[in-house]
Amino acid sequence: MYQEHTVAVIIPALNEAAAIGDVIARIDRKLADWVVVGDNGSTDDTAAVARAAGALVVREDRRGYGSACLKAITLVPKADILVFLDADGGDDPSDLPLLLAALLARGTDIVIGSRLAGRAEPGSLTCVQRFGNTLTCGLVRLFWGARFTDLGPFRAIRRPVYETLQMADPDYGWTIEMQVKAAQRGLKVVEVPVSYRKRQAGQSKVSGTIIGSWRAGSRILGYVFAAKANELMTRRSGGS
Ligand SMILES: Nc1nc2c(ncn2[C@@H]2O[C@H](COP(=O)(O)OP(=O)(O)OP(=O)(O)O)[C@@H](O)[C@H]2O)c(=O)[nH]1
Ligand SMILES: [Mg+2]
Repeated sequence: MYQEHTVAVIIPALNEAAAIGDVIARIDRKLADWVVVGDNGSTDDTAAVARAAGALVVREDRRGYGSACLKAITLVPKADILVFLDADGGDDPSDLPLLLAALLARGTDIVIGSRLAGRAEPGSLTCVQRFGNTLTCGLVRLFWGARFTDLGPFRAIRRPVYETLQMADPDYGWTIEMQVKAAQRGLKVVEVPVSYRKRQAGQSKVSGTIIGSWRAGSRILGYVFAAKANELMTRRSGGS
């Protein structure tokens, strides 16, 4: 509970048994009414470790980061605020009060934890990630005029705002989908600098591998161009 608002922390996870226990333990449970792990069919002990650490765990067999988030959110219909956090220990749960305070500042709809504006441990963000983030944020600014520095996973959103976005991307397009939809709707999005470090254990699924980076990068850029194309086509068919 934070200033009379109920808070759910959502953690998508795939084979993060070695790191997720510590991540959950470091979440201040005075602030987080629920911690929900969206487990994408992990083949290790992710679910058991997460439960032992005090989280609710829901299994989602449909693969993908977004699918896991979508499923986990269904478990907390009473949460006023949704916070998203990675399971590998890269994000610092002690930044949670910073995000919540910024969200409850007047009129803020979404808060993004920016690793690029904050303190990213050397080596925690690859060159490809930094380049991809900067390119994507540049395109979002060009297309919709919204300024972001990062597509960081650690973020907070008010529940009613989340409902209006109708989030749908089942994969790594999840974070950019939220930012593009917010920009299209003129929502008030604030970035706060957060700490970021290398994953604390386990294997990378995204930026640490060429295939993961390619999959995530193409998904993210594909989402941006498809959203813009869609918008232009809708405008054209609406005007004719
Ligand atoms: N549910 C679910 N979670 C996923 C999937 N892929 C990645 N994740 C989680 O998403 C988060 C980010 O994935 P990472 O592998 O850490 O990607 P990254 O941060 O770019 O790369 P690292 O340098 O290894 O930290 C972690 O918490 C993963 O467990 C997936 O397909 N399903
Ligand atoms: Mg990571």
